[in-house]
Amino acid sequence: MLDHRDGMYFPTEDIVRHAHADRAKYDAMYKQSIEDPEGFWGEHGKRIDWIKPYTKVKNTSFAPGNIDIRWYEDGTLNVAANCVDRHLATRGDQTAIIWEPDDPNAEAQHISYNQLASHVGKFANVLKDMGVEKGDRVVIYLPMIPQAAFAMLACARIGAIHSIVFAGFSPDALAARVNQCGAKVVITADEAPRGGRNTPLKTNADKAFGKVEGDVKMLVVKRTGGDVPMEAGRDHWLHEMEAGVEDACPPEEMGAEDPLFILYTSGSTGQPKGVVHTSGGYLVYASMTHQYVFDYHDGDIFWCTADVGWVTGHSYIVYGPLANGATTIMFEGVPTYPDAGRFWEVCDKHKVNQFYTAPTAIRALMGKGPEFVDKYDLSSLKVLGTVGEPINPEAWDWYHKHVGHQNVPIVDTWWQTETGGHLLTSLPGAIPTKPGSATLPFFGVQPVILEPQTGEEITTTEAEGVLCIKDSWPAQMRTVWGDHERFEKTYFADYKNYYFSGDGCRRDADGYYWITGRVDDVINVSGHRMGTAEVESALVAHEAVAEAAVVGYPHKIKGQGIYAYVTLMGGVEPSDELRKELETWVRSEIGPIAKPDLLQFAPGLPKTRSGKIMRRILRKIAENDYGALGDTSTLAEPEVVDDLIENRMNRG
Ligand code: 6R9
Repeated sequence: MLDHRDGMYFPTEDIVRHAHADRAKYDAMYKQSIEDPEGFWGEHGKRIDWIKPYTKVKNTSFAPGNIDIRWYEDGTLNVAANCVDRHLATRGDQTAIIWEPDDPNAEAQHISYNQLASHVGKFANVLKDMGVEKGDRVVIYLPMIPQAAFAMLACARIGAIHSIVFAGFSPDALAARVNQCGAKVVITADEAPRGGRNTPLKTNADKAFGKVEGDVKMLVVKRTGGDVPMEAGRDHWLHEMEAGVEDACPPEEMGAEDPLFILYTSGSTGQPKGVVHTSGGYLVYASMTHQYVFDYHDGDIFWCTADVGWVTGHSYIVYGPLANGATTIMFEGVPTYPDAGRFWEVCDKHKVNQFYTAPTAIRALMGKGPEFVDKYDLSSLKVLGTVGEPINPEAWDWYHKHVGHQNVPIVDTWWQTETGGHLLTSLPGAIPTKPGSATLPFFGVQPVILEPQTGEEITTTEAEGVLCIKDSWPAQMRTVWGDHERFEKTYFADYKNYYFSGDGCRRDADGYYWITGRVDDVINVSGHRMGTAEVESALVAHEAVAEAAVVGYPHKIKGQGIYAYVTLMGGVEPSDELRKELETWVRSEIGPIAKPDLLQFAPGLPKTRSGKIMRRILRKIAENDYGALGDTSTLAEPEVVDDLIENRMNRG
């Protein structure tokens, strides 16, 4: 049992003894990483294989007008060779990927490193046959099937840049991303089974292609065998393309700073931005965090329940684990199908050692009762992890008691699409935890808390403000695809010489960090980022809508829900049908995760005399906390607020 005192949970002696790092080692390594980043990262960069070793380690600038981030810049490598080839001599027959299908009665697949090598090589040769060359972009729109990992690694092998679009995104969202990155090929599947239902992925992709510009090809994986039309000349079946193709495909020699992938993520303004990650620093950091944060040891079975459509799936299903020669689980299904015991059934069945999921999933399962978890043997678990949003104490306790049986350290990992890997996190054998805190920085990470208005660094141990990072770490994003200015504007303009995370944060007397949530107009719905501006622009694209304002509100399962205020065009009457229609509209414009949970028709929105929507008021009403609206004297029409309160949708 973990020792619990003074609000902290301490690892047992046994855990400490077996861990890659105990407290003394963490302290020493952290100190070196800050005092001598060149020496530290020069040394740890060697954990991966380089074709041409680097001589320069760090060359980074956060200076206004010159945001320039390079790590290991003169080294060359191939990321796929690091994730596959270099393990073949020592662990060719070891399982690299365990694929657990949606249907619990279908058999799991165990794919060895040898088999992975041949799948990736073939896939890479197919892409080449389709005309994909080094530097070209490939969009991956796939469910959680092994081919998603093969496709990522095949791109990496030939130096193509992949951009995964989550399979839950709509045709319009897919088309926008394909166009924005100028992809040559889109990889999809006939259908995507999830929770017992099939999503018509190929049909979605076909719809998207109505808006896709240029000569783009489609490569289709047969998953269900469902009947899908193929357009001659444009669409190709993977299995047909692979027939007769060689397994061997020599890895392309890539510069450390050549892009590995683009991943679109929501921001507070405008359209999603293409976060660019490069090869060398990213892989070093993904593999190192995977090893230390999850205390991964050879032979362990690692399971991250994320989807490869999110950054968590990139770094901790594919790149980190495979670079470390791990066995990683890919799960096609959902936590509640066929029932709320699925996660634990899979943990039991595959003897999972490290389990990594999101608070929203824990809350959803917690609500179904302990009987779904208590009947499984979870004694193989050594480390539990959470990511995506702050974890509330009830969910933490439940995870600790029912999943970890009070024996298993929980690592709460704070990071972002932009950071490539964990920045704030505990380490199982080194850093005692406090439920709800992401604890301390990983090696090389210098968090600072700034006073939001002045941008002054708060240097006292106890502090509250906005979370920034003082200096670069190897997996930091390098730019926004095609828009370096936007990169600088988004992350380096508000607070000069720092990377601005967009999160609020508190540091307690022990120096522990507590994330308090986004300080910008980004909502965190079930651990997924949604820009309020994105949902608003989807709403106003509907002919009945004059204006829309979207805010987040506390939601029991999702963490935050989406609350939309909509004013209608003159002559259009509000109705339940219209409300449904608008919800469906947003689903089809962006995807199911963007559907407003609550939608209120409003005669007007509270605005200042200069026409600025007062979101603070909208947030309060959405939270059902309208008693304390604060100063409303600057409103142009104070009476609209009364109507908003009277017809508020959240009365919980
Ligand atoms: C990895 C990932 C990033 C945003 C981030 C923050 C929130 C992530 C968290 C957390 C509290 C944690 N977030 N991990 N908040 N505690 N352990 O989630 O990336 O989708 O880009 O979201 O998620 O608000 O800024 P991404």
